[in-house]
Amino acid sequence: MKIAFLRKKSPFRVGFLAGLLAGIVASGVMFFISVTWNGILLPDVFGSELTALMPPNVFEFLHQLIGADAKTILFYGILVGQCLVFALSGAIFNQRIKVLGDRLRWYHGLILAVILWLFAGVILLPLTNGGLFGANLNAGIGAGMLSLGVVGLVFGLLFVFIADWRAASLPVVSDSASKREAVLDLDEEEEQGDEALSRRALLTRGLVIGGIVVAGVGIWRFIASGVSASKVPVAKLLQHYQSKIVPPPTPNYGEIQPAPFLSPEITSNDQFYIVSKNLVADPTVDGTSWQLTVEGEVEHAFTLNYQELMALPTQVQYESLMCISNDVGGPYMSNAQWEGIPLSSLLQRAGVKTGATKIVFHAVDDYSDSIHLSKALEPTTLLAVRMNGVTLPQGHGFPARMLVPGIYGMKHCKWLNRIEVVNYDFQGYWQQRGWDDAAPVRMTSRIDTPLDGSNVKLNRTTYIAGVAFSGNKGISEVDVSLDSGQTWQPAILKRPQSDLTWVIWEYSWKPTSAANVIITVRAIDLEGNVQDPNQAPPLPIGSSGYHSITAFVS
Ligand SMILES: Nc1nc2c(c(=O)[nH]1)N[C@H]1C(S)=C(S)[C@@H](COP(=O)(O)O)O[C@H]1N2
Ligand SMILES: [Mo]
Repeated sequence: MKIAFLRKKSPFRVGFLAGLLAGIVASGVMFFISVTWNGILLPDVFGSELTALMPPNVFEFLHQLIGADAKTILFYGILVGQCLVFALSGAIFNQRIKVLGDRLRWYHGLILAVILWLFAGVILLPLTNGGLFGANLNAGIGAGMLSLGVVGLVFGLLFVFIADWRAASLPVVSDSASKREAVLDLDEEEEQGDEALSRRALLTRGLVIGGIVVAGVGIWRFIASGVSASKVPVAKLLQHYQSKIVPPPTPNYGEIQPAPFLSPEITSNDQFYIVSKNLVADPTVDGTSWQLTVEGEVEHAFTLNYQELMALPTQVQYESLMCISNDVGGPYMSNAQWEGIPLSSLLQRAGVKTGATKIVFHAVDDYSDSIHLSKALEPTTLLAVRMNGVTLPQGHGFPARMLVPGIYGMKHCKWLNRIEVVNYDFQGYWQQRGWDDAAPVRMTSRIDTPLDGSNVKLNRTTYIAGVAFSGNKGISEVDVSLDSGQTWQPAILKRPQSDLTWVIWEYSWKPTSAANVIITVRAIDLEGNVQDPNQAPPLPIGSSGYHSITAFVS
């Protein structure tokens, strides 16, 4: 009995437990400050340092093994480690104080806070290249000192509080036999109420501890949601706050240096991606017998042959296309100069009846899709007949294909032969198979160079470059991150031919330390909308998330 009590009340154990509890809360506070304000998140700093120090093949192996979850797992692992460090520091500190024969008081918490604060700011952060109190990090030295100070204080004071409470609710270490006896019967001790705590004090402490547990659970759930997806309102709110920048950034146009593998601004016709539903062969249309009919809810249906179509006034338009099934960073995105006839001119000639709502495109390969009348009347909705200065190639829809800027490639119907005006909600080929009907392009950005997994020279300039595309909303800024999205630097943009095309961006980078670096890119459109960071697969509305690659600096 006595031995059991002695084990339970050992200062090391009490300190460890109090340190663990206070450490969990303090870690939660650390996380909260870093996402709401600008504090330092130590597990993140250690995580990126750890991945940078790993040999490339080990890192690549882990990446392949645990895939996209590698980062999250690493973060949690280090977070648990941090809580254990808090617990251990509490245990050792408590033992020292007890050896000195003292009872824990609030100023002991202050001392512990200062010790840990100095340890993190003067030893740990400089050792992990963060600089004194994180001077080299995005947060900077001021925010670093302040945020770590708050975390230290929360930990130190909470630690003393919990340790004291533990010591009070458990038998007190004492050599006096009489005291030990009193302690063995807590009820009696309380009723006597002299040297031990009163019932009221115990109740108050119990309530405070209960409150801490509830807050701890809340903070933990906040952490869990913030790190993985964002299902909790707080994280959602933050996301929303960061999803639009008002006013939008002013584009940083400049010279782009040639870099290997960087997409040319205009994709040549033979390099332009090709997607169609046709498994075996796309149609080859004979221009001499081909006809285009405009019919349905119109006053005067009419038919044109190829010569008649080509005689109509055309306009030139630079526009990029992206397939809705393209993954973030994927290849199904290209840019061309097109020449075509505004759809509105054909609809005007046919005379759209009142009550009509949609325009349906039918193609030679039995493909169909539709757009709303308002979209059809936009001046940039064209029937393209030429591509990059030549007759529309067969693979891209000869004799005529639709251009519907701002909407995925799906609605850019190729091998068009019938335009039907309807007054009901037509669903096209892909819509019948679960894909979105509105299908607005979701902003995306891609790193073309350096290639994923390639080696980069130390102390030499490497051009990180690629494309960013928002459909018809233009691009105001592209940002590059070299620390998995903790900090972002703006890239230089090549002034685009129109707001309907992708934008070539470039960031010149001179790595000064050998490391494995994760490079991430994101874009902002001309309205200030920030690219959606949430990872989603293409089905049903198009993919989202940020494109990342790894470069090995040596
Ligand atoms: N007639 C027809 N048009 C079509 C398709 C098709 O299968 N048949 N595929 C669509 C899809 S899904 C895309 S992404 C674009 C691709 O155009 P591209 O091959 O010229 O790049 O064409 C669209 N137009
Ligand atoms: Mo597509």
